[in-house]
Amino acid sequence: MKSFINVEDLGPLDKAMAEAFEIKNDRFKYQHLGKNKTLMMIFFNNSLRTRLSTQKAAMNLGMNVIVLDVNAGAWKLETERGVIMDGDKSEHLLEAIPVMGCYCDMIGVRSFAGLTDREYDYAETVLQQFIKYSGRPVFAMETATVHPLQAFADLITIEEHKVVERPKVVLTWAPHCRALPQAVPNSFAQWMNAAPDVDLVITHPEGYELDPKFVGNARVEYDQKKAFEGADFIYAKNWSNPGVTNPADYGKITCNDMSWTVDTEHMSWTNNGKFMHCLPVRRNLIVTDDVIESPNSLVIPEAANREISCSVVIKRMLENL
Ligand code: AN0
Ligand code: CP
Repeated sequence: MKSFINVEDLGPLDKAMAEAFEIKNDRFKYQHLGKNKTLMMIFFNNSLRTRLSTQKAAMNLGMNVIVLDVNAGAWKLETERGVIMDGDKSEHLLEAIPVMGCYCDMIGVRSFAGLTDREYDYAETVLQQFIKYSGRPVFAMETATVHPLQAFADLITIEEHKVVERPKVVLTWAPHCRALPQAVPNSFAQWMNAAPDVDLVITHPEGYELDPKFVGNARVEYDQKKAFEGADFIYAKNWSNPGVTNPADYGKITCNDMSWTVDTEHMSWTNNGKFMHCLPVRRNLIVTDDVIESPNSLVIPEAANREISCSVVIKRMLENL
């Protein structure tokens, strides 16, 4: 595997899932694969889970790890070509990327959407430059439009906790005080659509339609209560306006309806549904204390599975070096 962005990059999902459970049973089984190999993790944005779980996965596979926080100590990077660089940015990504590639065997990139230029974000401009100029396999650690390591971990978590063969999984928008990217819901929808045994329903206020390429065949239900009825899993997430219905709204907060916050009443509409969120989560905006602390909350097992999803991805890349 040379890059990891979309669910298709993993090949047959059943095989990837089997590999995930194999690694979960013995996370050091492939320890020999990464000997004398170096992973470089590059963060343009903050992280807790991705940083720790990716480093842990790489260590389980015997790799060395270098972490670079671009905004804390590196030269400020220009990302646009053609700019006269007389501002505060000392180095261009087009030199920085091949340089980074010299010091490692594999690269993980976190680079969030800017949320001002939809075309730029949805072209995955920064990630594509890493793929093109680093000479190394590259995986997304949440980029402008996708967060595949999270969605893979979520699928593993659903597989572990489902009590019916084909669970009803509901992706619900919830309110937030800051404009957040669409990467998590995009990838979640993409992965749930690819999973053969998931009945996916997406619910959000009108105007918050996700990009059709991620919605796929999922059912969209604007009535949150109807969507929740009979659900086995509730996956909550805020996202800013994707600009699908109205391009001028891209990246903006056009709804802050607090009736969408997931509380115990919302959960009572479900089929004893489990609560999921990728974290970090702002309590009592997205979800109430009671719901996130309830026995049906899976937020910690989900985070734990990030080590597993990442192990599968790094293993595949090591096997292909
Ligand atoms: C990020 C987001 O919504 O994409 C990261 C989630 C994993 N969240 C925040 O910036 C709070
Ligand atoms: N879920 C997730 O990716 O968390 P971090 O932003 O802390 O890495």
